[in-house]
Amino acid sequence: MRLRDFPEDEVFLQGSAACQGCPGSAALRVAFKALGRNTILAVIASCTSVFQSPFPLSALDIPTINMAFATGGAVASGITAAADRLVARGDFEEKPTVLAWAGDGGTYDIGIQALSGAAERNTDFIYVCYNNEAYSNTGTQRSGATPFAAWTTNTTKGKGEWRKDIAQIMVAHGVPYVATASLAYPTDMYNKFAKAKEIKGTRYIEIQAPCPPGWKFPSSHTIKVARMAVQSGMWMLYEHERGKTSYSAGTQRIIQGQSRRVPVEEYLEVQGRFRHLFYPQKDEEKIADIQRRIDHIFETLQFTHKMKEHIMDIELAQPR
Ligand SMILES: Cc1ncc(C[n+]2csc(CCOP(=O)(O)OP(=O)(O)O)c2C)c(N)n1
Ligand code: SF4
Ligand SMILES: [Mg+2]
Repeated sequence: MRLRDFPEDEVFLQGSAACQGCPGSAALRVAFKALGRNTILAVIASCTSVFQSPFPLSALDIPTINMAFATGGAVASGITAAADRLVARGDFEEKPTVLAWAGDGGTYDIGIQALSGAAERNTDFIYVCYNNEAYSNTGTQRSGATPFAAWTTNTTKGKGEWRKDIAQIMVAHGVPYVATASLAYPTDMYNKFAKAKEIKGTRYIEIQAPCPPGWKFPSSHTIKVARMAVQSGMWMLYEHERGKTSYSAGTQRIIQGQSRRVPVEEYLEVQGRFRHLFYPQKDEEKIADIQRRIDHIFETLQFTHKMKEHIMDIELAQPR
């Protein structure tokens, strides 16, 4: 699928109450291009609740339920059960896709219990976490997704802990499909939603969502920051299905040695939430700490990639 071949139908309408450059609204547009209108959306308390719901500016042109912060997995399970029943009774010709849409606070922290329960039951739904790495709707407090050293209103000197890796927690649940996505790679994101739509059971997609007011960068730079996250290795693009992980788009190109990995410093420097790492004095130690972690991950992946190529070379060289 190429960008110019995306369906023209817009489920996410113009004139929402989102901030300029909002990653959440852009992600919804791409998701619905792939999922289409036969979808029931459950929005978990977050910025999305606020920017898509106020009447008469409702931004979504499909059935939408707004629900409590901790209940994503549970409410989506109820909707899925009801949809199955309606299909069995003949009220629905085709089962709609059930889509739960939550922020990182609603996923990593308060919603993890309901999500884990739904995943363990292999509930037939797609769960999306749009990860803006903070509780943005309530003014940018830290979440379990906030990266090490990032400023938030309650980590004013920078967060002291590393973020948890919830996509890997979902992989550990053994669900049929887990993927990560980025706004800077919309065709990759589209393909992942299109693939998820065709799979039965719990599918988890996490989209990194750079938030201009929360991360403190100009609203015209959302895509640029999203791209730098992938280019620096601070956000990785992959999908995991049938026990196998495959890397995609910008991440795959770095692993295969086709593009250069950008130093994390360049990514951190364009965001005001990391300003204290550069002013009044550069915090070389913390920046090096972050870089070391990323280097370790990519060196391992690049080594594995080279080993696989080497094994393929040996196999090809075998006499027939
Ligand atoms: C039990 C409960 N506690 C607190 C809130 C207030 N609240 C609503 S949205 C939100 C922040 C959500 O953060 P996140 O899930 O990351 O979504 P974002 O706002 O960043 O899009 C909070 C704290 C709530 N609705 N319910
Ligand atoms: S605070 Fe961030 S995520 Fe929330 S509406 Fe504004 S840009 Fe979007
Ligand atoms: Mg958030």
